[in-house]
Amino acid sequence: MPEESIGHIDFDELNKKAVSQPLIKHIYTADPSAHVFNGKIYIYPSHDVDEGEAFDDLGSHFAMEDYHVISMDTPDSEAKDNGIALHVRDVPWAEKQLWAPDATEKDGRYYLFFPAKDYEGIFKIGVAVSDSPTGPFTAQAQAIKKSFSIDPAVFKDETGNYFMYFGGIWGGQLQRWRNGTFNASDEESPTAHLPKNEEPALCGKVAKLTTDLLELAEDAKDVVIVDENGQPLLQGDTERRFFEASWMHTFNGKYYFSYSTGDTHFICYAIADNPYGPFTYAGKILNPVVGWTSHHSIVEFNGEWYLFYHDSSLSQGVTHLRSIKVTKIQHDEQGFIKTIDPYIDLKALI
Ligand code: FUB
Repeated sequence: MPEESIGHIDFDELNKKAVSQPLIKHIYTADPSAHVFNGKIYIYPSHDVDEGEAFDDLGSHFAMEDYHVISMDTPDSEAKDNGIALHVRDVPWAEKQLWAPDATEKDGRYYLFFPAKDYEGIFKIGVAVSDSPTGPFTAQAQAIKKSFSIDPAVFKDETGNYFMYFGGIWGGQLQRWRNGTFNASDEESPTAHLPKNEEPALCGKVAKLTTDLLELAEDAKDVVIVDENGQPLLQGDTERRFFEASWMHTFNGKYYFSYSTGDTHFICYAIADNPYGPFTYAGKILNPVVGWTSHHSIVEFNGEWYLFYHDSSLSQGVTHLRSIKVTKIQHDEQGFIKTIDPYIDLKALI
């Protein structure tokens, strides 16, 4: 739920009503990208810190500097912090704001994909490589060519192709790339450069990766989400349109693209027959959590499906101090995901 509506909540009571508890409490973590490598769960989250930056709609208060990889033997076991996997000072092209990362594996090597602002204040996406899923990772000297915006999510299809989904509006700068180059106008409002409410919504992006996973093999394409009539969702359809936090998983041969609606705080999803779409809107996966942002991943472990997500309950609602969590997800007979309420009987607390 948005932060502005929770000022009078008793957080001790709220935490008792939460469907899950923070996986780790000694540091703040967010944006959990979970994967199963060699039978074990590895989570690649943002590492939230308070650098004293003021809250603004461009996300300046998300001033993260490094990544820690969290591992778990099973979704119920203790989560282990494996220490610093990559620090911004070791990324030659990046100045600040290490936002939501993801990772993948190929031929026994591990690739960490991450967004950061370069020295001109422009978000790009970088890649760093390790022989271990927990790092330390060595960053490439330059950002991925033709990359832009934030929130990379890397998906391997059954034929061995790797795709990167990415993008985020407002502070994620996606709206500044509408003409193929960065719109450097002075207009700093998060909603400047966006389509009008009655126009098709700005889309997340997808591009196949090169076989060495270090570059894009093609120009990024739009991840178009259409409604039940086959019409693209509109920018003003804020409870359904894409904002940030792309994720891709497959279920029963279909491609499920999930994402955050940002300023309306839902995790939603849409389904297609192929990794490029178009995707048909299918519903909500997660109702709003405590804190402004919502960001997730979906992974199968031992035949069960899990949603990794975050909220700001441990920090008592501080937007940029979040904690990663996990809960089970269920599909119905048609393959639709049942919407999760992150807190049981929340209305009784408000
Ligand atoms: O963690 C910083 C940003 O907040 C992420 O990149 C977004 O997805 C949102 O969770």
